[in-house]
Amino acid sequence: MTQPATPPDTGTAPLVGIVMGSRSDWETMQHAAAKLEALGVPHEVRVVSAHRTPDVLFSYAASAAGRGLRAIIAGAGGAAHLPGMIAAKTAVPVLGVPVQSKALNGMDSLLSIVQMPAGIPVGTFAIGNAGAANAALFAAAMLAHDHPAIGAALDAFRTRQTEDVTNNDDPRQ
Ligand code: RP5
Repeated sequence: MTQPATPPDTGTAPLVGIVMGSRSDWETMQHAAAKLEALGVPHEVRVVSAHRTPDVLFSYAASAAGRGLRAIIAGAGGAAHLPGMIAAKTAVPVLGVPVQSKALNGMDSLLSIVQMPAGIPVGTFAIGNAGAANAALFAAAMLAHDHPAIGAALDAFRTRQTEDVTNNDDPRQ
């Protein structure tokens, strides 16, 4: 297996915000943070709850563009209002990650996030870890044009991923 590349230096001001409705979502959302870290994307991580800390949600969303955020990855489970509510308060693109809930395995989270009425979009990803990872990769792709080092890191990641498959293509070994 090939070694991961050294992340490029893209500065320190966060370009991506990762928010989640509860600390319990970190088990899922850490996969978004890990991908951004590996690609050298400056990011911040916060717990912001739509129903427990609505005022924090409003100020986070309202300040996002001015603080330089170019994408917000929002993960929540159950009646997952967080991504849609953040999207309602900022023009910064919101990438929603449905966290796998105990009661309904994340179908509730998925439908709550994906079924936005026309007018306020939320880009919605797969339930759970894959969705968190892909939201980060998508955010990196959004940034790649203006931040060539991030684009190069993303290209290198995809090349390594391809090589990992082609160099290990016999499943018996
Ligand atoms: C949502 O409720 C959170 O996003 C989390 O997925 C779910 C459960 O939260 P906790 O009860 O674990 O804090 O708001």
